[in-house]
Amino acid sequence: MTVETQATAAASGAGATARFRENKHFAAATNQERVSKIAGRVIKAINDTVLEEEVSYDEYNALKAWLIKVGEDGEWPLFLDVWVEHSVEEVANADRHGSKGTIEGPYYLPGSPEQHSPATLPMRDDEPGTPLLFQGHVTNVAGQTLPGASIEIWHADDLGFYSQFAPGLPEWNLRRTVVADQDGNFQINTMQPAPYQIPTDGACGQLIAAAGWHAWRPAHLHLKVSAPGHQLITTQLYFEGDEHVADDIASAVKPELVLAPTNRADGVGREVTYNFVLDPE
Ligand code: MBD
Ligand code: FE
Repeated sequence: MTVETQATAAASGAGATARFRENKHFAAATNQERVSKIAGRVIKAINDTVLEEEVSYDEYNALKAWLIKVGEDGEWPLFLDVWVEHSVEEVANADRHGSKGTIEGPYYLPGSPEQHSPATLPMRDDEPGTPLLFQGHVTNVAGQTLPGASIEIWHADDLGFYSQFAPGLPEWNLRRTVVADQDGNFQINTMQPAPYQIPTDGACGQLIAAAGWHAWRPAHLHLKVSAPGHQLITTQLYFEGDEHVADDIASAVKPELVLAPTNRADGVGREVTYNFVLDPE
C-alpha cells in the first residue's frame, strides 16, 4: 500500500478549505439588492422542492445532519466545485472567443515553481503511469503568437491524488508554472493522469452512495494559461476514450477540451498538441 492510499476525505477537505481561505480574496457582499434577490431565490427553490416532493421530518433531519457533516469534513469547496462551479464558469466565460475554459476545482495552488519550456513536471523517480508529452502554442484570437505566455499546470497522479492534499507526496509533485518560449511554444513532459474518484469517505461520498450516483471524473490536466495584456483562462483537458468524458460528476467536460494523444515515434509514452487562444483584456 502506498502512502497516498491513506488519504482521507477529512484530510483533503480540511486542506482544500484552508487553501481557499488563504488564497481567495474577494470583496464582501455589499450589494443588498443582489444578496436579497439571489439568496431569496435559493431559499425559494429549496422550499419549492420541500412542498412539491412532500419532504418529511426524517428527510429534513437527514439533510440537516448531512449539511453539518459537509462542514465538519471540510467538503464545502468540494461540494460547490463539483455541483455548482460549472454554471458559474459558464456565466463568467460566456463572452470569450478564444479557448474554452472550465472549472478550477478545489486543488489549485498558486505559486508553483517556474520552469522555461521545454519543461518536465516535478515527479518521483518511480512516478507511476504513462509518460505524456503535452505541447502546443499560445496565440491571440487573431492567431498571433504571444511572447511571455505562461502555463500553470497541475494534475493528480496515477492513483488520483494531488500533492499537498494527500499525505506522502513531494510538495510540488505534478505542479509547475511553465514559461513558453518567445514564439509562444511550450513543451511539457509529465505522466498521463488516471480517471479520478472524488473522496468517497466524506459527506460528498455519503450523498453519492445514498443517491446511487458515481464519484468519477474523467482523467484531466488542470491549466491556467496567461500572457501580458490578455485574459487568463482556467481550463482542463481530458482524454478521448475515457468513459467518464461522457459522464463527469462535475459536469465540466466540453467537446473542445478532449485530447487524442498518439504513441510517440521514439516509443516513450504518448504525445499530444493543444493550442491555446487567449482573449484580449
Ligand atoms: C477534482 O480533481 C476536480 O478537478 C474537481 C472539479 C472536483 C474534485 C476533484
Ligand atoms: Fe482535478
